[in-house]
Amino acid sequence: MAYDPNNIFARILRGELPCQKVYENDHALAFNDINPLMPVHILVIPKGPYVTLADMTAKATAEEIAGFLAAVAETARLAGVEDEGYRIVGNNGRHANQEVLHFHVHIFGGRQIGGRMIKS
Ligand code: DGP
Repeated sequence: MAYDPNNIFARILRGELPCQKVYENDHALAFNDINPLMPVHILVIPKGPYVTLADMTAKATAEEIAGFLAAVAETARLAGVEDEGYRIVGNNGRHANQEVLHFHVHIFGGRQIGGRMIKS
């Protein structure tokens, strides 16, 4: 699928829409989800124009991928959830109900998460 440069996260990256920034490095931006499902619910997005994880791994440099992954870990540390634990989720494509077509990872934490991985 072609990347839409006017998707919401692209507009946040360009500063056209606001966000509550938690962390940023050269390759990623982390900000609070607009509709939090947990006490901590943060989105981490790569700065490059990638629709899905597969798109990113096909097109991004190793440095970008490493920088993105490091940003996920650093964001969780800054959010204070590293010690007690957290869950990362990346919705990819239709079956996963990916809503925003710019690849992103959700960080969930701040309370005990249910033992079941999937709820329909
Ligand atoms: P999904 O594509 O299904 O993995 O989820 C997209 C998430 O993005 C959803 O939890 C709500 C969040 N979201 C959508 N629009 C905005 C926005 O304008 N700002 C912020 N901070 N989050 C948004």
